[in-house]
Amino acid sequence: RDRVLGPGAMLLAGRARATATELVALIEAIARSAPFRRMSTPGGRMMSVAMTNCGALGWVSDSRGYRYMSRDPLTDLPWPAIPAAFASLAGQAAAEAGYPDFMPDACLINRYEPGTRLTLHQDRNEHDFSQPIVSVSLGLPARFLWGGLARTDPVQRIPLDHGDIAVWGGATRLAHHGIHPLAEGTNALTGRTRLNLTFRRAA
Ligand code: MD3
Ligand code: FE
Repeated sequence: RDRVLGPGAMLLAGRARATATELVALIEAIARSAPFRRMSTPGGRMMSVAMTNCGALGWVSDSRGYRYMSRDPLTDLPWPAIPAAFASLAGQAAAEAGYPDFMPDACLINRYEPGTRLTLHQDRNEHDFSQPIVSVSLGLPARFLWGGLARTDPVQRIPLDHGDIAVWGGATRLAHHGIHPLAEGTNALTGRTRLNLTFRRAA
């Protein structure tokens, strides 16, 4: 099921399955020091996705805007470090997709339950759009919405299943994308939950 999704983008199907148990345990450990929380958009809406981060920089949203911060605003502590198992998985996936020098400094961790959605958006708070984003999906399956550079471009629906890794670079790096409201279900490892890691070079 590996396939090229578009110019610079590749799906590595099931590539995180072998390490999924360890990845979920590491996410749980991160969340003990940097808890999952629902953030507010600059427009004052509460996001339905619960988020936390690891790495030198973490993505945050509040009434002042979207940005990367070196400390967790909830605790004022630095974000937990990116675990070695995360870094090697992301590095291998990026290299397979043609980005041999990917050195992420930020990892956003998203948590979904049935009904949770992520509306169509672009990831453009990073400095260098020549660097890809690597995403790892764990737990319940999702329908990924993948559009174009313009918000009104047609949208494709791509299933993202437990263990799937996708690398988004090149001409797809600034594509609009989102997640359709999660369907009800149970996963053996995560229960009624989907977890998504996105590795980024923010600075
Ligand atoms: C395509 N996360 O955290 S991952 C995000 O499943 C985000 O939680 C989604 O969008 C999730 O910003 C989707 C796949 C993904 C991530 C970043 C992309 C696809 C992308 C950036 C550009 C194009
Ligand atoms: Fe995104």
